[in-house]
Amino acid sequence: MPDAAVHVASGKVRELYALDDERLLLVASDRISTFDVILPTEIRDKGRVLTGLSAFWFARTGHIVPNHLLALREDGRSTECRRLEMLPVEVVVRGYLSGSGWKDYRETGAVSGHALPAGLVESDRLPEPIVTPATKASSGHDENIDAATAAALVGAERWAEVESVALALYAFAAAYAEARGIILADTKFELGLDGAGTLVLGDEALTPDSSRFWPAKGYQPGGPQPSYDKQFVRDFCESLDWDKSYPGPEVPADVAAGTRARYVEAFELLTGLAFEDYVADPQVVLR
Ligand code: Q0T
Repeated sequence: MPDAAVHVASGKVRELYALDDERLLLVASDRISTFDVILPTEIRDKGRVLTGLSAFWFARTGHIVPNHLLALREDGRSTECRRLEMLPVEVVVRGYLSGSGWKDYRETGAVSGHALPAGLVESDRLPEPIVTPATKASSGHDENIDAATAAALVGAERWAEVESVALALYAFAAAYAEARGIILADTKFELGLDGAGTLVLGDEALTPDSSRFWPAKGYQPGGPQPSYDKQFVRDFCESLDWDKSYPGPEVPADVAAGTRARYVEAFELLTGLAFEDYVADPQVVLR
């Protein structure tokens, strides 16, 4: 990080610095969270995988919506980006019924105001992708809201634009991933406005941390699907009698190595690039 960078925010696994009035530096660590707890064991290169994948998608979706990416740094984990006025809404697109979407459907037959056919099972593909907005609640947990609430937060016209952009991004990435053997079950976008009031995609996008990636091979609706990247860690944690509160357990070296291999595999399958080529020169994802 440059000497003049001022720390402005911490996420669970990322740090945000101000470079100047117009630019931020987003730095992705190798920390991993499971069951909402940051584990004491890092997954080597995880931050590079997420940074590289996000930049890969930014470089390929500019025809759908402009994004905040300005440059990738040599360390492969730091993204220089335009400073935006972020919208106070997280935009989740779901193509499959999982997580809180499945829970809401089971309880009410609907997800975020979208009435769905009866008889769907967990992990089913939806008739068509839906947008399910959320806000960051004071608890730190995301809270699902309906489209009317989202429209009230950002304005009806802006919300319509956000929904259409989010659905187009999902359709593009899901088709791309499906052709490479990965199901993009759902994904979360964060968007903002630039100084001219133009809608811009920010944050990280279409990474395993912001999305559910499932291996297409073995996909079987009717229960939860193994997560592409975190399943080893989750299975290990479930094998303990840990109550999912802090501090989380140290992860054994073989579980950490297997997890790293899955992150790297997701990167390589999706980008078609060798991860070691990315580490040698992060700019490869931008070409
Ligand atoms: C943001 C203005 O990344 C975040 O916190 C973890 C460190 C969330 N966050 C993002 C912003 C961005 C981005 N990305 C941007 N381009 N402009 N703010 C603020 N918080």
